[in-house]
Amino acid sequence: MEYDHVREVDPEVADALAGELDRQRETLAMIASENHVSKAVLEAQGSALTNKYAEGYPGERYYAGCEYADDVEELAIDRAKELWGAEHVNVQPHSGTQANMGVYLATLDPGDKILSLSLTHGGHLSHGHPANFTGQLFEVEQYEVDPETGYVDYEGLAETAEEFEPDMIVSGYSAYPREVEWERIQQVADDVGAYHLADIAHITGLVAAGVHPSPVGVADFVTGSTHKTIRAGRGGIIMCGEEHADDIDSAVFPGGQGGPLMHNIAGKAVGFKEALQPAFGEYAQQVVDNAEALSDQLADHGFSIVSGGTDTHLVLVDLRDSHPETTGGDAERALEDVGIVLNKNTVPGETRSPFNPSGIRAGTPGLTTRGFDEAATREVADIIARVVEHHDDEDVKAEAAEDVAALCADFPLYEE
Ligand code: DSN
Repeated sequence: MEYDHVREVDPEVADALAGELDRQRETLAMIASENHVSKAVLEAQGSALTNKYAEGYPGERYYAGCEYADDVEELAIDRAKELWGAEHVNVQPHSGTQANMGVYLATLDPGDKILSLSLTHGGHLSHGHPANFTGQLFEVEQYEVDPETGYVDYEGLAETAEEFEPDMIVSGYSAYPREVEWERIQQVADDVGAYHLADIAHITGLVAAGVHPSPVGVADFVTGSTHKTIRAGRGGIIMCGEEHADDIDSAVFPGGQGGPLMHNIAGKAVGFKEALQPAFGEYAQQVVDNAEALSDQLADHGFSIVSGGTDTHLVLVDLRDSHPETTGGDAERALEDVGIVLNKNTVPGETRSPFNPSGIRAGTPGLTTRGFDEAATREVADIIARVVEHHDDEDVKAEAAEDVAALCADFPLYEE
């Protein structure tokens, strides 16, 4: 990956691309939504399919010359069906948010009602935040996690649903470390006559590998992104029963998008093939085992872990008990200085602002792709603890940076 052709045309962009590659190699990606795709997926995404317009669906395109686009999209769809067991799959959404938009367009009218988890409790912008089109087009009510346990307050959700009478209940989250009880939420949706959209963006890989229960066949609609734990080409996906297939397909195109990003769909197809291999099941289990090791080790260092642990790929740390003077922003910046890249995050019962909240969110998909096991992940937890505790101490940070560099060398990424 020398970027020779780019360098010849545009050295500035070549420098940025090479810089980003080195950044990924020399730091630990612990943003829970990030991962490192294979060179095969990178190559597919960088292919000549980026040049092709293919509005429509395989066999029914609006332009000529789509035979290879059809092959790629059919492969992506077939593999997704096998991975998640869905009756109908649309692989064209450009992102997880576009996938959610496809479902809303297929099922709701402006002014209809959405009930979703609040963003500060682990939800997502595209589930009804006022700054997002969902908050602007629809009437939104939110449920929360129980402030004591950190688990979704299923009873509160049911009570709110009865009062609010939503048209759509959204489950599936961005900063929630526990297994989701899909059937329980579906029951609430059935009771109030609402659709249920399960957004598994973060846990697509865990669900495909069977290390998290699946909402496919339970919820009316399942959406996801394809580049997080599933580690395929970048973008979104929608899954549903055959009865919703036509509505979903027309909502994605021509409803909400134009030409599909065929190079990304090629990346999805290749990543899905990789995820169908037995090694992917081992990877997904290791992601969860590493997250548990991270959580336990941070707890041993005195950190307060939201919900007391994790069942997934991520850990949410509330800094207020252990480090009342340290914000999530302080921790994020100090950790970035030493090469650990994670994000500040709101926590349930947040008392600061979303721009400088009280928590940090850390995920293990990227580390696990590099080959980290529990022992190596516990070493990372030790470094995180040291750096957060002494986030203003340059000597501590210099030593931590050396430890991170050693781990990156021990678990190399994108070797030539
Ligand atoms: N940006 C993603 C995340 O970090 O959770 C969600 O879109």
